Amino acid sequence: MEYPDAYANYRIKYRLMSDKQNKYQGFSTRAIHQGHDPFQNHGALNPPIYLNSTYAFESTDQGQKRFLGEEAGYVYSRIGNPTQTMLEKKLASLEGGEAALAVASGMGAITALIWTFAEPGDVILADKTLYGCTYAFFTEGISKFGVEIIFADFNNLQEIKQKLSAKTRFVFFETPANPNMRIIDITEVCDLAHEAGARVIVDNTYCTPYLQRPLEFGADFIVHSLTKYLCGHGDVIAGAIIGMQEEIEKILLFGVKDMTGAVISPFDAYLVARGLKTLEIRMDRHSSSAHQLAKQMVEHTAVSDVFYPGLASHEQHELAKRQMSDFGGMIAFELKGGYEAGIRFMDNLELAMRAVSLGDAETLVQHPASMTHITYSPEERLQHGISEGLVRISVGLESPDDIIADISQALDHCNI
Ligand code: 4LM
Repeated sequence: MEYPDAYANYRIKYRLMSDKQNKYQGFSTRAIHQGHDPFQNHGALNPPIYLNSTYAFESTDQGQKRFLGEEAGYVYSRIGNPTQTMLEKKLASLEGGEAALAVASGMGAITALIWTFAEPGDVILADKTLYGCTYAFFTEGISKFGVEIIFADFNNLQEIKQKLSAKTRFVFFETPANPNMRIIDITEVCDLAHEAGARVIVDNTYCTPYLQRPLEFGADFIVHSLTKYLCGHGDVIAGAIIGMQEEIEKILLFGVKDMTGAVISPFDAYLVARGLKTLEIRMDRHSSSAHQLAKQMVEHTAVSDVFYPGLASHEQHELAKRQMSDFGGMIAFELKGGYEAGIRFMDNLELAMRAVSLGDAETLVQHPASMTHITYSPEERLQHGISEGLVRISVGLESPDDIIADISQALDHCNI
């Protein structure tokens, strides 16, 4: 792949600074210990938050060497900060990538990546179901600059094959897809994309690396909204990109430094790293509560369909079993009573919160037709696999019986 020259201005190498590798390989051990050595920090178990925008050089010579990449070290916090580096080392390790770049939001991750590499005449081939703002960036944003966006049903490999061409620079999808929980075969899509010379970006926000590691199935880049499960406490907006070191550095030195400025704050980097310490146990609880809830919901007379990859009735259940280690905390379901039932369900919730976003301790419920996708026409919603009675639940960490009781009583109001 040819890269533009913009990042040749700076060759800063801050992320090559030495890191004591952890000899323990367990997921949670790495989530807790990777990237921070207490004994380099006065024995402090929690990493310091470096609240500085700039860094002093001992001499002009040192400053020159830093800018030329001849000496590793920090220069300015739009290009890196030690608290950010600590988080990036954890994220790279957990996803199994060479390097990670933590940024200001999930959208910051997606836009910085695409702005770095896409050029007029390129095509991005994307799955038909995408988070709304990703869809908006593709169709209203980057497409204004000569990049063509083509959508396909990524459950249909033949359709992907037909729509790939020598112009396809990126293939982009989420799995499970937001909001309708379609599961995409990562290996199959990567094989087809690579045959055509395209690079694959997987948005792994719904799963986190605890449940699914797309790089192991052949993906080239992972993007995350760290806002969600990886932080886990609803107190941060942040994002990340994971991939090969050389490309991650290019995204830093162009997509972030010059094109978006989507820099994560050191405090937010600290909070996400703190959240990672409990990621495994949180995801276990989210998954088991969601599985129990999904099984109960199938029985309810107001519900026509429950989309949870752990249910044998899910169309891609077997695929989900192959590429996910558990089925996660997200459920989508369809109410027989359509839009009106969706509103009734939402308004009768007592414990669960009516809110967008996902992955928090609180159970969050949203109705795409009246919230995130209200600006689409009903026809557009259908095209993107979002019906009027579709409701999404991010199953929280409350006592599972209480979650089930609240959802069940709200459903009792929907037998229209
Ligand atoms: C939501 N989602 O669904 P930031 N990728 C995926 C997402 O779900 C999101 C982003 C990226 C929701 C937000 C309101 C799969 C966001 C974007 O919000 O920019 O961190 O992530 O409710």
